[in-house]
Amino acid sequence: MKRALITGITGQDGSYLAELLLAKGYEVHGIKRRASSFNTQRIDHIYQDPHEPNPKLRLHYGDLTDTSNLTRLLAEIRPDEVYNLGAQSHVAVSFESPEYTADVDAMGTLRLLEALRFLGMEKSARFYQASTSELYGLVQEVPQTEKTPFHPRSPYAVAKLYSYWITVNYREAYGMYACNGILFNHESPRRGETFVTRKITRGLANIAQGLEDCLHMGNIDALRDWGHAKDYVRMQWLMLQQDAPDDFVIATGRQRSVRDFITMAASELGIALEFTGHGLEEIGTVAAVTSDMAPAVKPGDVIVRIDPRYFRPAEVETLLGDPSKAREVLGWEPQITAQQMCAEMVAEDLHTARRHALLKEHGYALPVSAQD
Ligand code: NDP
Ligand code: GDR
Repeated sequence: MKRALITGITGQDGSYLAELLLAKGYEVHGIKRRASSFNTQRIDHIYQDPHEPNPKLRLHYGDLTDTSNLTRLLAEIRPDEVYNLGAQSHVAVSFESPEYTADVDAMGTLRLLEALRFLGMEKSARFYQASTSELYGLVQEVPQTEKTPFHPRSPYAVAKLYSYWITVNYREAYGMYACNGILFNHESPRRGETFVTRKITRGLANIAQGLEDCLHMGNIDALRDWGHAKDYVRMQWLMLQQDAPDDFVIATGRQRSVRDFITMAASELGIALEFTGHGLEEIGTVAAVTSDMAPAVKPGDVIVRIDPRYFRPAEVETLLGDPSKAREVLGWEPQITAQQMCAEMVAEDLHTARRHALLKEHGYALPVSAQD
């Protein structure tokens, strides 16, 4: 039986990857951070009571900023495969907390690699690094491949650039089986609520049910290549099953704007949206409502506005990946389209919004999230 260690197991990808590895018969170990409230919602459904004999999923407290903790965990677990998914993963937040982002997203990777080497596991453990299309930043070539030069545009991307190269360096210097997955944006109903797709599906579902009035957005001209997280974690595993380590772009090869994603999500709710105006004055107005999923919305309502607070100091305007190498070498194809993914996200967020609307109707106060 293979043993895997996942950093970031409580995040979107960590939860799907843990499911995948458990289904393949792995013993899965995950690092979770200590928090003042529960932070394991995404993996509660696969949680196994540690009092049971031989649990296949085990969680350990830890942090990528804590060298001794990481070294001890690696020494105790002695994993065959390490998936480094843990990160301060929000690009906009990285401008607010650049030093912390560098500590986790750059130094955290070095800490893991160096601990593996220090413990003499550099030849026995395989290492996956969660690299990102954000490395391309100010793009030099369309579409982006494994050979496209990098130009990172945020403290997050600069930190991830370090991790990309230190992973390559440990492969070249010490013969480690270490790989970078250069993953383009991937989403799901488990996506963090402050990333743009989830903010849109959740916000529109709330608006449809009368829980919110308007979606306040940043740069809706931004173009992204969006895939489904389930498809992308399959690829993370595949990368560690080859004869030799390598780096791969994972993308769908199709691009849409944030504005298009809003329109697509709205139409899943039976709302036809019309965008008018330019720049900060652009608005999204309801042109028609064609279903009973959005009882709180009527034609003429303005439900999308632009708020400069969501603009970034430096923006990545356009990303489009070329996954040919992954297709040819690993036989990987994404199976879920952006439209199917959007429909799945809207359906789950609508389900939650309906529950909240029912509670509100019966006089129960709604929890108001402090996050945006
Ligand atoms: P999430 O933000 O959903 O998850 C990040 C995970 O990292 C969470 O489990 C989080 O814990 C954990 N984490 C954060 N800080 C630390 C720390 N200091 N020590 C240990 N763990 C920490 O990200 P995704 O699942 O979407 O992404 C997974 C990885 O892939 C990330 O590295 C991300 O940068 C990268 N990536 C993601 C892409 C995407 O489109 N999703 C595309 C390309 C790369 P907690 O739950 O406690 O916050
Ligand atoms: P990104 O994802 O920065 O690409 O990083 P995000 O969903 O945050 O933004 C995508 C694009 O949408 C624009 N945008 C907004 N973004 C957010 N979050 N909120 C808004 O209100 C909003 N309005 C417009 C952004 O400016 C951007 O252009 C994600 C993360 O998962 C990274 O960890 C990962 O490395 C990359 O994807 C690939």
